[in-house]
Amino acid sequence: MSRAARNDYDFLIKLLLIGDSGVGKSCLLLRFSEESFTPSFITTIGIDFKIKKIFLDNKWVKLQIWDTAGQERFRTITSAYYRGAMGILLVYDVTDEASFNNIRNWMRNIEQHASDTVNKILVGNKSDMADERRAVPYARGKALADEYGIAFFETSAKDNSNVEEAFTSIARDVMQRLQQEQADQQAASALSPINLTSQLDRAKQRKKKGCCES
Ligand SMILES: Nc1nc2c(ncn2[C@@H]2O[C@H](COP(=O)(O)OP(=O)(O)OP(=O)(O)O)[C@@H](O)[C@H]2O)c(=O)[nH]1
Ligand SMILES: [Mg+2]
Repeated sequence: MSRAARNDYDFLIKLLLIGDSGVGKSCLLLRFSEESFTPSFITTIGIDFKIKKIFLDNKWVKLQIWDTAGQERFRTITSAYYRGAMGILLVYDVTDEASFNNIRNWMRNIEQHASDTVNKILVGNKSDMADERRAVPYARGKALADEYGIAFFETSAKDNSNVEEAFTSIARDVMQRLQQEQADQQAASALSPINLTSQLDRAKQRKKKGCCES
């Protein structure tokens, strides 16, 4: 039985949402996983997660998306979830400059707690808000993402703008990295001493045979 048939998916990808309280992490996840939105604010207590299966570049991908509480008092619990993450969405609110300035602190948390190879993406949420409410222009978000060498999306969980694009982008980055790692591993095992020895043995056998047959 193929892996896909057995597990019903080709890749399991674990994503993590981080950022200040109130930027809209839970709403982004709710929009992506259940296509809904609620204007009321129910702050996340500790940690929560949702599963969504997507078909991406001809593969079935099971996304396990962890939604963390932005509030400081949950920091110990939430930082324990960084280690298992394969991709991290750093979220700020385009109407809240402090949440944007804090992205550097969230980055430091990633450096401290996450794996070195983790993929990252910067997300400026609430792009639906009127221009006069906006505190962080698109160009500032883009410049910060460029500095970190990561992708950037402005999203709206309310208007369903760019939400799928942002999740798909980070999932694709992770999937491409996993595929590359698999390919590297296969190449390395082909060159491993055991394989090389058996290849040498086979070559010797062939040579021997050749000498006796002639
Ligand atoms: N206008 C607008 N409001 C949004 C958007 N996304 C979230 N909100 C509102 O922002 C508030 C906070 O959203 P949450 O998703 O609960 O924020 P959070 O980042 O999960 O907060 P914590 O769980 O405390 O870390 C809620 O009142 C939402 O309705 C958006 O795209 N546009
Ligand atoms: Mg939340």
